[in-house]
Amino acid sequence: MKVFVLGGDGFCGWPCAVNLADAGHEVVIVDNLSRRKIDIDLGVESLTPIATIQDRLRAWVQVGGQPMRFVHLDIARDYEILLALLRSERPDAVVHFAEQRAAPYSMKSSATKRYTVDNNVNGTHNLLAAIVESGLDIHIVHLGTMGVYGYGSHRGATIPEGYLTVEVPQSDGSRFTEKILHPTDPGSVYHMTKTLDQLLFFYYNKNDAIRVTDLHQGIVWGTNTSLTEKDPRLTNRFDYDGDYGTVLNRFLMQAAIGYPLTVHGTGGQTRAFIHIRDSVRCVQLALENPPAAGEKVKIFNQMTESHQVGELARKVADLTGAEVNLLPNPRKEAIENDLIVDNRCFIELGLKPTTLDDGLLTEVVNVARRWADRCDRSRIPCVSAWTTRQAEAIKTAA
Ligand code: NAD
Ligand code: USQ
Repeated sequence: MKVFVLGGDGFCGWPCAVNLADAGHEVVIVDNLSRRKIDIDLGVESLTPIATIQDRLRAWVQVGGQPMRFVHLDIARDYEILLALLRSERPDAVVHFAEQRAAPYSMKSSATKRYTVDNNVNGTHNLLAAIVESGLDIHIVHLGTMGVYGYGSHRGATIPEGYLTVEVPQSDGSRFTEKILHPTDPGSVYHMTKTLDQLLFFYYNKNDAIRVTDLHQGIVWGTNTSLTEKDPRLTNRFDYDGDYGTVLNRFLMQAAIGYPLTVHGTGGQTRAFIHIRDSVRCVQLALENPPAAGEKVKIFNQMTESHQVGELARKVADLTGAEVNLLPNPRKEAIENDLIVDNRCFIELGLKPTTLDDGLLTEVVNVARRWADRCDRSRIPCVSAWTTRQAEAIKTAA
């Protein structure tokens, strides 16, 4: 099928695009390269050296891959061009990765809060409005987040795949049951934009019967897939800085350079994880198993295991001998939370997860140690604070 990969130059999007091309799909990458520009603005670089998008595409063909095309386009701003592109190319599906995805970056200042909301909400809405205006039947596969459910207490309940069955008491004492979108509880401005995306999908699916699969993805770890390992110019990005680095990849890189692992608070926060190889596989499964015409938004929990942050740090420390450092938490988040997640949809579609136990050491040796000399240690601390209270606590501890 013909697939647009919006945000196909990013960390999750690039390996997904090459995987879809490898599976025989016709891939068009659409990206405004804003992520590369944010690196320049912040003065940081991916730990792994990444080639330009043009070099990536050339290298992909040189290793025998089916050619992919690239369109430089801002989906949040260039509505008319996006619409014209949909009309001329008539894709069967669009995989939508094109959002500002870092919670700490979204909390840095009022400017980054506003940018994150403008970019993410407009981008998703433009895509939906353009599909309706084009009159085409295009399946959207969107990368959402587990964070829409929130990380407060779920009182031991299992988080369902998007919809919760509730009982509503009536004034006459009777009750009826209903399936509703699971209530949202975002933990940052970034996560809030994903809860808004969810509502946009709900509405356009109800009003215009747009077919949508929303993947509530956990924290992605790892770097490469077997395809991005084929040539150094295909290498995926590895973010380690305080804004864009995510917790497990940061711990792996910190262990590789002998930097004490930066656990926020007590480390009691529980989060969901998935390896990049599984993330790529899940997107393909979602794409190849679309909702039927008229079906409501399909929601999958795209994660394979849950761990407490402190427990992860101890695991990495046991493997590598790294020290663990408990730091004041720059985020306003629960000290501890439970997280039991239903992820049956992907397992039933045949996903065979890469577990932490299979992959951690390989990642430390092959990626983090290999590129350790590219790390700027001064960019490791997380300095974006959720409120002035957290900002003061970080300053006092520094
Ligand atoms: P990323 O920042 O590496 O990639 C996003 C890509 O989208 C970048 O190449 C960027 O240039 C592009 N982009 C952003 N705004 C755009 C716009 N307006 N028009 C065109 N292109 C635009 O992020 P990622 O880690 O690859 O995440 C991709 C998606 O997956 C995001 O929506 C994110 O919320 C979701 N996700 C990521 C993770 C994770 O751990 N990385 C976990 C769960 C969900
Ligand atoms: N944390 C540490 N030490 C660090 C970095 C983070 O203890 O050095 C803690 C944070 O305080 C938080 C947890 O680790 O409690 C996760 O932080 P993270 O930066 O790894 O992940 P998060 O901000 O939630 O965002 C990432 C992606 C985002 C995606 C989300 C999935 O950047 O795009 O949506 O993971 S989820 O967490 O399931 O919502």
